[in-house]
Amino acid sequence: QPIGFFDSGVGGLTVVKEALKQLPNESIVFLGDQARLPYGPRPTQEVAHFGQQIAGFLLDQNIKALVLACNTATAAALPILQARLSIPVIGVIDSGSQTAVKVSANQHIGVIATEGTINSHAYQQAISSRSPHAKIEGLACPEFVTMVEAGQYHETQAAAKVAERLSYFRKHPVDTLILGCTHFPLLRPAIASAVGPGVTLVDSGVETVTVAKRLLADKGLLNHDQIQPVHKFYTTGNVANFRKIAEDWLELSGLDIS
Ligand code: DGN
Repeated sequence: QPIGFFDSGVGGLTVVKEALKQLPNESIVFLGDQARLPYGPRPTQEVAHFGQQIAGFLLDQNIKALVLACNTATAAALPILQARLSIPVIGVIDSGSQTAVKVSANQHIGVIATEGTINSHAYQQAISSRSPHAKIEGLACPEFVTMVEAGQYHETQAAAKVAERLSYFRKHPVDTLILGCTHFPLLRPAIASAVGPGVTLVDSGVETVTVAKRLLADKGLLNHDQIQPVHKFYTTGNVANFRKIAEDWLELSGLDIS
């Protein structure tokens, strides 16, 4: 049985990339809802509705666990999906917050994400519950999602725009910055240059796979035998566009995409 992942677009592939590394024996089915991207500016209830629809589609593919590889969907739909589905449902926000609190020297933690995630205060709550005196700076960067979806994520193309947006942190310094949107790890080199070496970057997607692996192991749901895993990708948008970014980012060719 595969593990299901979804995002509004190609961002969730940053979580899949980590899953291919940490969970090499697992089959994966991924859906990128590019036709309805971006999720960031949409009302919470609408994103929650999309999440339930996509969960239904992935359940029909016989998944044994569901990873919400999207922060906006996690903020909007995690509790609903956890209550309604009988399989484990894992979101990206809690894992990233936990790691940020652990690695931050001064508990001055920044979060960059979509406007939906920032306005939900989900990171603020998850961090404060673990570190009540943490100082949290949230900054919405919706234009980063547009750049990634347009394939403009290599450092040379992205550096200037990313630096301009993240100049915010010069006036609001942090020692740790959470990449609170799964699209953002594609911009990691540009983000790292913009904030400088004194700021530790936390990739919430990477942390999520670590948490998911532990959870699935505890539940006896991991594959230990070397059967050939199957990796299947769906997009509600344009397959050729999705393939271009997916194969570049995952460094794989001939992906099964429909
Ligand atoms: N990748 C999604 C996230 O992590 O929030 C959001 C992208 C979007 O739909 N704007």
